[in-house]
Amino acid sequence: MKIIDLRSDTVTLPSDEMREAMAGAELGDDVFREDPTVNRLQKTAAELTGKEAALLVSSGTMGNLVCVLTHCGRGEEVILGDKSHMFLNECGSMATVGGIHPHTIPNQPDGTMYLKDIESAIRGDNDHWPHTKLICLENTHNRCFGTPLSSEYMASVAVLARERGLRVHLDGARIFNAVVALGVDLKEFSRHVDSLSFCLSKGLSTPVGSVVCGTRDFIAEARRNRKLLGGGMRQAGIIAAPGIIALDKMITRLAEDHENARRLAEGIANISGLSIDVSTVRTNIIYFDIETEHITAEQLRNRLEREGIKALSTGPRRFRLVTHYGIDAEDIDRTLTVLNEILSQKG
Ligand code: TLP
Repeated sequence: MKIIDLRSDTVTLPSDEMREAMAGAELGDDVFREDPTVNRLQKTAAELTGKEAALLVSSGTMGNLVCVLTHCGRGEEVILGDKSHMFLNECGSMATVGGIHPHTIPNQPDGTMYLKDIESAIRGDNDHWPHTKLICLENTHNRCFGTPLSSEYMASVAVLARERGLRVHLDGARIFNAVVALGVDLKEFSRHVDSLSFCLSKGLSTPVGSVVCGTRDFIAEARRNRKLLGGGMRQAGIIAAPGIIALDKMITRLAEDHENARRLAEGIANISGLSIDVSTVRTNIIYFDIETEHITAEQLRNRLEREGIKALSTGPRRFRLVTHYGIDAEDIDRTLTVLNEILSQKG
């Protein structure tokens, strides 16, 4: 029985072509900047984002932290959404490692923060207050239904930031899902931010790695911060090689993941006992709730698991499902059949 793993797009496995590229990658010591494959990936990433330079890091979490450490010093403040991954799921790293203060404001259901909320969170000059330095955005927004933020919205945040002398960082772990969902060039997003980090190891299916992009000076300092975090890697071309293939071949196919997510959501909408707002489904992430009292999230997760379907419960009655390279339309139909069977057995 094929295991249908819908917990995350982080579970994706590399393609055969990626494995071959890893085996054959030309390597060197990247701490000496001598790994040609890493250099090639970084150059490609800089070109794609329209930034001057790029840096391979081991994860999205490291990429975000490296950027925050590069933008801010101890006692300075970052404005970010209360549902952002950087606030909720990165071990409070900016505070624990950097002595940097996170100032959260509400994320709206579409992943945006109101400009008026950002504006009123920006500190004035007062002995009691930390200095505001940075605004962080997340696109697509994981907790907010995988919604892609429009480039127009990002532009409006950039204008505000510039007016107030602040920088903008983008947690673009899934920025390519936004590129595909909105049909806009990556540069339309990246031009509004001072730094961005994107993941190779989610929908793009490489085993490891994220890339940070920014100006040449920013990346030079980010490199030092990566080293400080223990993230200087040696023959990292092994990791970079599948990344090059990912950027070349894995972006446009994300549309398939979005179609599968929609198919799954529409099916769930027809299952009595489950509820979902199909209009929130824009990319590869869906959230649904259990409405019936007959089953808890834990029971549903266990029953699905027995049928070879892995799902992530994110609350006592809530689930998140993510489609990806390892999931096809048949897997979606099987998941819907199993969900239907479980929900129709009362008690
Ligand atoms: N997200 C993971 C979990 O940590 C929740 C997932 O399964 O979705 N930014 C965003 C928006 C993310 O969703 C994630 C990972 C990261 C950063 C961190 O990336 P990694 O896992 O590479 O450190």
